[in-house]
Amino acid sequence: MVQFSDIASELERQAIELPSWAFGNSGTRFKVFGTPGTPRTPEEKIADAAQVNKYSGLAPKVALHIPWDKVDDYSALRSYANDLGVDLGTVNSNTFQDEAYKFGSLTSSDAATRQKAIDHHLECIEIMHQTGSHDLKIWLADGTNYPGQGDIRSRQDLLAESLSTIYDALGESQRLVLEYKFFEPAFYHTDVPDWGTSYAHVSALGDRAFVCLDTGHHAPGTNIEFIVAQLLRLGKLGSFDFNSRFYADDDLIVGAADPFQLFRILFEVVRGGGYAVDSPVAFMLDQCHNIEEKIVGQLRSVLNVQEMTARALLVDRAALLEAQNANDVLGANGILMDAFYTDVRPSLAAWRESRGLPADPIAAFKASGYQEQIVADRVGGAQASWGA
Ligand code: PSV
Ligand code: MN
Ligand code: MN
Repeated sequence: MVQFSDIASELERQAIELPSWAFGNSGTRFKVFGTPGTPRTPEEKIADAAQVNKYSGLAPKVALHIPWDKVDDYSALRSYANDLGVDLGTVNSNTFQDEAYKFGSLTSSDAATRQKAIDHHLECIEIMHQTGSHDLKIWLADGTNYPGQGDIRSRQDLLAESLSTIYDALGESQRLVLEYKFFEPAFYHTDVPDWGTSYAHVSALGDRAFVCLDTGHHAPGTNIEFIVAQLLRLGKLGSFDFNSRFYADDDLIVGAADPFQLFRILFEVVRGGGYAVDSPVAFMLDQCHNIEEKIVGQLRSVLNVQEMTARALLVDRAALLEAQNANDVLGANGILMDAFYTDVRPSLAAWRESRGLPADPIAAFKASGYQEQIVADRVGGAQASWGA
């Protein structure tokens, strides 16, 4: 049996990047509900994200979304974040809200539209130089709604061409991560629908291009941990967008809908070296808190990832391998389930305290008065996104 004390030191290096947009108001296409105290500026989003790191010790970076987080001076934004104990992380591009991209962005059949989308990414790379960000994350809404509407094959060629122009503009230490999603907003075909398509493109681009796996972007029933295992095997898993879903791209709190799935994913991450000290895999959240309080929602999320990482680390891998090699079907399954069913919460609380963190980060944040203060200070907070 592996004990908590055997794995505690491995928890030290856990770092989960928070999405700036999780702190803004969001909703569905039916209604965006406002939450009192919602940030009005990128600085206020970063300040809220810093609270999550302050109480959990788990979230040292904040991912930006351009143009939602557009500011005049990104170096100043970086210093502002650093003063609050966090850094700026992945830069997310946005080619899904302009009229110009109605029929596609990087895949558009119109050269001027493609160039506009490419230029936006070049601007993101310029911002990355100022923020010190390593990753440019590309998620495209490109696709079609009706069979025959577009040439699905030539769009792949255009995409490859556009991506290669963007990739060539990256700095030496910068990476491109390409996110896939099986549908929405396009309903017939999506230009980067699955890990295979993303893998084909990033492999053609080069060593600094990777796949981004958003846990909410698969058809129901998809074995996501298998995709994780495969991408790690191929050396092309660049990052995770964690969230959970019951139906589609729900963007709910990670580990809320299916804790067992999160465990299985994290076990494959650990098993495949994705949690190793030198791992290239970035852990991020991509969530929206439509009806719950946002800072507490993000705290719950990082704690869920930490709890499941601890359980994944607790799997007795030597015993598992032995059982697998002996074709001991239920024995092997039992070893995995033993770790999953281990309640690590008391051990984690004690471990946090031993490191000067609150045993219960959510309770400590609630007692701090920060939420009441921002409710009093901020009026008319910003909307995060269109709600996807
Ligand atoms: C849209 O599905 C999406 O949720 C993608 O997952 C992106 O990562 C995110 O928006 C931000 O652009
Ligand atoms: Mn995502
Ligand atoms: Mn999504």
